[in-house]
Amino acid sequence: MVALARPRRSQLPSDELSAFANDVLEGLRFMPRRIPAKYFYDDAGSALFEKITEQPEYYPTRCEMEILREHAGEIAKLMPEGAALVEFGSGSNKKVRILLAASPKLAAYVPVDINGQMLEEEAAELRADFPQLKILPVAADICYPFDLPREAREAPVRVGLFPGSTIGNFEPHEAASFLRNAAKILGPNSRLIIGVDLIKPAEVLNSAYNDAAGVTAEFNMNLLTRINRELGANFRPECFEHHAFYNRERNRVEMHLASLKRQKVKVAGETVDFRAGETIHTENSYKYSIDSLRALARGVGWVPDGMWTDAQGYFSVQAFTFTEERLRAAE
Ligand code: AVJ
Repeated sequence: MVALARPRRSQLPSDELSAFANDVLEGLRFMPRRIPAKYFYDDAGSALFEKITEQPEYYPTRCEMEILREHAGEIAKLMPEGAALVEFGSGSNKKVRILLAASPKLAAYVPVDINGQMLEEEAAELRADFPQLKILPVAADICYPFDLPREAREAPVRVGLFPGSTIGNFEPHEAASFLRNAAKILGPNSRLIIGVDLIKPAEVLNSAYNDAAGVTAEFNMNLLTRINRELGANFRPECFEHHAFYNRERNRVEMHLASLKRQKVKVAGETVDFRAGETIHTENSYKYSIDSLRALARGVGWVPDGMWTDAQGYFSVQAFTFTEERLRAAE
């Protein structure tokens, strides 16, 4: 049961709050309705995502951890002495810990995340365990350009880390502009290590996004609770249903929230009319082949420089380098 929401103070600073309000209103006016997946990650959503990674059906995190553990030594070779490691969309620190432990000569670690609170908590834990390392968190939306801290800019090499198949949340053309942008942020002679989920049988994908315990459904639904709280809306989550399925033609898992009946919802002063069965598209999770990610990266100047998979071949970690000549050519 959800009380009719009265606008309560948001966790977000006012410019980010209005970006959230604008994106939600614009997405709800669009047909078919949609809301950007990055808004899943308030504190409750970040915690629910961590819980998803523990579900038996959700293989990506376990597979990526296996790859990092198995090949930490080789991956660490991509990070020379004095390098700065920049993690895009850092979230939990459990993956980067494996790489930090294998790269004692790293000068700085820059976690970048949209959830500022989680960022600080995870950074504090790492400072306790890696006292020699400079840990310089940046609270930013990785969809937009941001500045690196001076220590990272002045390091001889910057290595980007983009794990978790977060790149799969972007449309392919957005993924290409992210990769172009990452090259600009990291600067000349940089490297990028990307974790990406691979195309696989639909049954495996469908169960990964429809776990039996219902945690993914709860994660999807939390978006409505967040909108109620932060934007003064009156969504009734019990009147919506979690839909997730693999779209084979487009190599992506889609998540939607389907209205169980005809209903009106007020969002930031606007009324949204839902037909019975009408959906809000809340996430795409694109799956790649090793070659399709390589082609996308190569297209914006990143040269393939290493690739690892788990024993099942479900997930991949791929490395790329960006040379100074290519950076100049791209300007
Ligand atoms: C964090 C974006 C990689 O797409 O698998 C998990 C988010 N959504 N279950 C993914 C998610 C539903 C996850 N990423």
